Amino acid sequence: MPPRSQGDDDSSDPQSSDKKSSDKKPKKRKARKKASRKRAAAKAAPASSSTEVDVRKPVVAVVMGSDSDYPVVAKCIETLEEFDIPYEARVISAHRTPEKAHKFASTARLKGFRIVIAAAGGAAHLAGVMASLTTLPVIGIPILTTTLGGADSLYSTVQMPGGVPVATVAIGKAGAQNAALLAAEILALNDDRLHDSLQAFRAAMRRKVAEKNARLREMIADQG
Ligand code: C2R
Repeated sequence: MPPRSQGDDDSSDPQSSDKKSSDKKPKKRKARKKASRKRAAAKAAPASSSTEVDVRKPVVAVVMGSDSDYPVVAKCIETLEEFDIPYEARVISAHRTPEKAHKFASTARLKGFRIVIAAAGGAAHLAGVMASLTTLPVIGIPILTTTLGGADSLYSTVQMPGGVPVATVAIGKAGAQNAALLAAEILALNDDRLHDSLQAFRAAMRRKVAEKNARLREMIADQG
């Protein structure tokens, strides 16, 4: 799938999505997850590798401070794809490209985005800067760092001053997944099909836990 930009001048960084199928039942999820990972990887690849055409407007903007954040952000993208949510992903840095960050955040709503997800590590001001320039809900993903274990990213994302909220999720991949799920939950307020998909996702999770429980109990019984 070719990268898509929203009229932005930088065509090198965005990785955008347009999702296809409609029916997102949990039984089919495993197979879809695999395909979804492939699609995410394909989007990270050069645009020339695909001829697929994007037709839907992205409603979630996924921004990251650097491409080095992508291994974590991929989990977010994979989850958005799992729920068939059109998104646009790109590298923007509040520190390194402040003008671009300003332009992107201040025009995001007009472009049709409904939620901004911002991932950054270290002195992670990206989510806060996005939130300062838009009234769209902003979800921050703190990236794990080698020096301080992501505590730096977490604190700088979560400790916003009153008046400018950033909904901060957990450090790393769990947070990346939850950022997408939280976005899905917000969008599901006005989307019954998405709501059904979220219910199905929860049901599948419950089944998985029940299976794990059964396996564990069997193992303990075998040992005893
Ligand atoms: P490099 O790997 O490019 O050196 O980036 C990125 O999110 C990344 O985790 C190292 C880390 O710097 C972070 N970064 C920020 C911001 N821009 C980049 N925290 C920002 O504007 O907040």
